[in-house]
Amino acid sequence: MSASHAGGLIIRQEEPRNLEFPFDRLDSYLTPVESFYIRSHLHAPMIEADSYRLTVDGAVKNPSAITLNWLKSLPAKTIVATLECAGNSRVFLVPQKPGAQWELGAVGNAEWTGVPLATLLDQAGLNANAREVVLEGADRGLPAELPRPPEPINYSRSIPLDKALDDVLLAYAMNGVDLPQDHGFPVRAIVPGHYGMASVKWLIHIRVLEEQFQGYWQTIDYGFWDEVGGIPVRRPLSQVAVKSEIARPRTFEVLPKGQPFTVYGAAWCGTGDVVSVELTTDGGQTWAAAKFLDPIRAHAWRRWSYDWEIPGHPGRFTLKSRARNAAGESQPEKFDERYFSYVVNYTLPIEVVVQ
Ligand SMILES: Nc1nc2c(c(=O)[nH]1)N[C@H]1C(S)=C(S)[C@@H](COP(=O)(O)O)O[C@H]1N2
Ligand SMILES: [Mo]
Repeated sequence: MSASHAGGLIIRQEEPRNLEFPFDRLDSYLTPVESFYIRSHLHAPMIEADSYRLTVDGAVKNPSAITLNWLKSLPAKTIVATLECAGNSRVFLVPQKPGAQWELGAVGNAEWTGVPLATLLDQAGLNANAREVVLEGADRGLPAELPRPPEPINYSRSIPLDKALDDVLLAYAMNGVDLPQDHGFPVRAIVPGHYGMASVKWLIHIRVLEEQFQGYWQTIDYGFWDEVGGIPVRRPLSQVAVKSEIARPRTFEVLPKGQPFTVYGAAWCGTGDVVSVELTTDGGQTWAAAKFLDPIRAHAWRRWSYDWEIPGHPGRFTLKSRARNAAGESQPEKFDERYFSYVVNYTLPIEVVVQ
C-alpha cells in the first residue's frame, strides 16, 4: 500500500514531490487544487511575490524584467486545460520501465488564469529569425537520470514559436486561487495540448532563440525516437496522444454478479476533440459506446459513463475503454516502444473479479 498525503494524493516520491491523484475518486469536471497531481523533478523553490521578476530576453528588441503586479495588470484570460504527465500509467508497462510508477492519476483538469505569452512576446518585439521560446523555472539541481549534465541546471523546456504565439498562458491562478507552491507559485506556463513537462512551473525566464534548443528535458528526458527516411532520430515529446481512462471500477475491484454498475472515466486529447469513447467488458471482443457527461472544450477532458450489467456468473473480466478524436485517431492496442516509458495511451486493461 502507498502512503497518503493531506489532499488524498498518493505519494510516489517524497522529495522532490511526486504525488498522484487517486483516479478512482474522480467525480468532478475540475480537479480540486488539493487533489491535483504534483510532478517536480527538483526541490521546489520558494519565491516571494514581492521580489519575483520574469525576465524576457534573447532574440528580442526590448528585453525586460517584469514584476508580478505588472503581469497581473495586463489583460487576463481564463482557460480550462487538462495536464497529463507524459509518464502517466507507466505502471502498466511490462516489463517494468524505470521512473515513477504512475497509475492513472498523473493527470488533472483545471481552470487556469493568466496572461497570454503572446502579449509579452509582442511587447518584447521578436527578431526576424526568432524560432523557439525557452521557458525556464527557478528550480535548479541535477536531474535524476543519466547521462547527467556536468553541473546543476534549471528546469527548462522550449516550445516552437508558433505554439508560443498561439495559446500558451502564463498562469498565476488555478481554479480561481493563487497557484499553490507545488504547482509553480507565483507564475507557471500552461501549454495547452502538450504533455505536462512543457508547462514550466516557477517560471522566471523567457528566452527567445534563433536556433534549436537542446536542453536536458527535451533530449535526454522527455524525448522519443521519431524516424526520418528509416533512420531513428531523437525529438522532444510534445502533443498529448488521445487517451481515455477508467476511474471506476478499480483494478481487481470485487463486483457482485448480476448487478448494474456504472463504469465511469474521462477522455482527453492534445489536438482535436475527443468525439467517441467505447467500452469493452469482454477483453476486446465487443465494444459499445459510452455516453459523454461533459461537452467538447478544446484541451479539456470529457468525463463519460457506461451502464454495465455485471455478468451473472463469477469470474475475472477485463474492461478497456477506447477514445477516438475528430481526426479519426484512436488509442492503439499496444504500447509504442518508440516512446520507451512515455505516452502510455494504449487501451489499458482493468481486470475485475465478479463474485
Ligand atoms: N520548473 C518546473 N516545471 C515543471 C516541472 C518541474 O519539475 N520543474 N515538471 C513538469 C512536469 S514533468 C509536469 S507533468 C508538470 C506537472 O505539473 P503539476 O505539478 O502542477 O501537476 O509540470 C512540469 N513543469
Ligand atoms: Mo511530467
